[in-house]
Amino acid sequence: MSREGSVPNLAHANGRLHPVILVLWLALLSTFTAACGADEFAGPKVLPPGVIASGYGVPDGIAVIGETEFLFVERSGILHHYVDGNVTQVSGIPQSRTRDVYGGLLDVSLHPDFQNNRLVYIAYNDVSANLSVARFELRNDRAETLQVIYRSGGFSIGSRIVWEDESHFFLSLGIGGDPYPDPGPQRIHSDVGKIHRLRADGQVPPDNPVFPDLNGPSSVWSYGHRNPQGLYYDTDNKVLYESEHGPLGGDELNVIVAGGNYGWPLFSYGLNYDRTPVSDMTEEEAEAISILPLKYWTPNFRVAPSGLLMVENSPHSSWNGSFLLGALNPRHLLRYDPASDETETVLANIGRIRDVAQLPSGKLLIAVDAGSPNPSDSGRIIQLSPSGGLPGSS
Ligand SMILES: [Ca+2]
Repeated sequence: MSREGSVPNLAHANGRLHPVILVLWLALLSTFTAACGADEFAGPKVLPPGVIASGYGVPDGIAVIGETEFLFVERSGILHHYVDGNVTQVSGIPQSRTRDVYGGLLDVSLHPDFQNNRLVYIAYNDVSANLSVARFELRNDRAETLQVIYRSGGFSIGSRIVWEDESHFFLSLGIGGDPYPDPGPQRIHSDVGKIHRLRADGQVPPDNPVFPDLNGPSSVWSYGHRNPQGLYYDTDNKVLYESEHGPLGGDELNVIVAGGNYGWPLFSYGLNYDRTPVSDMTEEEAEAISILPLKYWTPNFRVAPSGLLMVENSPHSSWNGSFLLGALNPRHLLRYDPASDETETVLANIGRIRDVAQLPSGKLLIAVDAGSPNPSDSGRIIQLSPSGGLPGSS
């Protein structure tokens, strides 16, 4: 039977297109047209200045492989691989779960020896809504020899993985989205509101702190965190930095030490969303029982900090040692200089920035949400000069 002969037999009834086939065919055609978009037929797509990848929802974490190669996650659960302008999807990663606007696939990080072992780590809320870490070897855009190496007991609306050395990484885990003081961060037995330190295989390092009531070390490295969405490890000076969301104001940049209590929700420089105080504890009282931030921003300057980067070895040398913060609230790229205690707006109203990364040349990448700053904007990756400028700007 010829192919030509078989199709009319299936599709036609009495010489006319069968109504069911017609409906299916029209549905397929509209899906195909929507997937291709008008741009497919209108020639090469012209991207706005600096945009090197677009068409996404909420791109969250970026992991730089080389000057023109990086991985980035989309919160909906997709891991993308960018190489020289082409973007492909990595297959074989675990399914992740979103809850309301939160969750899903949150961060991607390369093992420090990635060039040899190809190991990639991802942080995601699993199908049971527990923040988990999986690792795998990246081979031909496939996740191979995948293992889930850590599974927490809680959902987190943000998470970051950074490396201390080849054998240890830090993982941030926040509260699950409840805006009012959740006692979890002060409970050592709860995984939420913590920074965890794990071995590269996900096991608890024997030299982690031992907290009262526990028989031995746990994964908890520090506690009393609210919503830590920025983590940076300064390998030269061996210092871990963290940025976290306060409630209404009170966003913080912290220096993290082993066993430290960072105060939430016993004390905050911010207010509850209904403008009531988080607690009646004074700053002096808080300092006696917890570690106060290196920097906090008042309710008049809301940051809602996401990705955190300390600028190092940049050709824009006056920035070295200062922090770039992606901001969700004012939709700016901000720079905080601890030497002068000044917060500068590097790029205004660019959109809700989820992550900031530095390329080997010192150029910067930022991941920006769909729908910001304009409702029609798609989620995108923008490349900036080492001083944070868009192409064509001075
Ligand atoms: Ca704090």
